This record gives sequence, structure tokens and C-alpha cells, in this order.
Amino acid sequence: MVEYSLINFKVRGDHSGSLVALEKGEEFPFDIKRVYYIYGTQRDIVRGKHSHRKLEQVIICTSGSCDFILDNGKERTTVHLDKPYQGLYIKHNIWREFTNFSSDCVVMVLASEHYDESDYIRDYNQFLETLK
Ligand code: T46
Repeated sequence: MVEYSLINFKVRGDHSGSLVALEKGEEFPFDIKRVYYIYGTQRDIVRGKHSHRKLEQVIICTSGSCDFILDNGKERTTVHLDKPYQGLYIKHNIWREFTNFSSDCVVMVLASEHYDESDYIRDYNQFLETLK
């Protein structure tokens, strides 16, 4: 089984709309050191194609939808993200690709570490080697 979890955040909503607040604690698994977001991606583009040595992330499709393909070196699974109140939590050593972007897709990512290119493994064979 590829290890990941889907976290349903508490929604504070009324007639004026919905609000989701994310703070470390019961609902959120780590201290957030970085936030980035991705938008304007064409449907068939495949992003990602890497794993991380240490980084943990919660990935939220705040608008539209896309598919995350997660790979632990033995198995692959596809997670469809289309709910702005749901976060995909993935730890290190998971190869990820994401694609099938709707035209209104905005992917927001909350990360446990600052940006560090040396944390990336961008070669699939090297990823398999690190799992041994
Ligand atoms: C991940 C998936 C879900 C920065 O300068 N700072 C940053 O914080 C990030 C995330 C990227 N960059 C630079 C590095 C590249 O020159 O932005 C460029 C695009 O990054 P990348 O090709 O890594 O983007 P994705 O969409 O393939 O992957 C990103 C994250 O990098 C990655 O950690 O898990 O989103």
C-alpha cells in the first residue's frame, strides 16, 4: 500500500461562504515552513516526477481538480483531488506525478521545510536505489 492520507479540514461556513483555517495541531500534522501554489497548468502536462528525502507536504486543490499519482517503488495509486476542504498528506520517499488539471485548477501546497533542491530526487532509478 502506498502510504498517504486524506485529511478533511473543518469548514467554518454559513450563508456568506466557507472558510478553512489550518494550524498545527490535531488537524494539521507539522509546522508549516513554506506555502506555494500552482495554477494555469494545461490538462495533459505531467508535473512532479520526483520524490523527497525529508519533506512532508499537505496538498490541497483549492479550486478545480487534478490527479496525483503516488508511487512507493512497488505500487502506484492515483488520488483525485477536487475538494478545497481536503488535504493530501504525503511524507518523504514517495515518487509523485500530477496531471489531468482542470482549467480552473489551483494546487496549494503546505510544506514542512524551506525550499531545498538537494532534498529532491528527480531520477526514478535513483529513487528506487534510495529505498534499498
Ligand atoms: C512537489 C509538487 C507537488 C522554488 O524556487 N521554490 C519552491 O518552493 C518550489 C516548490 C519550486 N521552486 C522552483 C524550482 C523550479 O525551478 O520552481 C520551479 C518549478 O518547481 P518544480 O519543477 O519542482 O515543480 P513541480 O510542480 O514539479 O513540483 C512541486 C514541488 O517542487 C514538489 O516539492 O511535491 O509540487
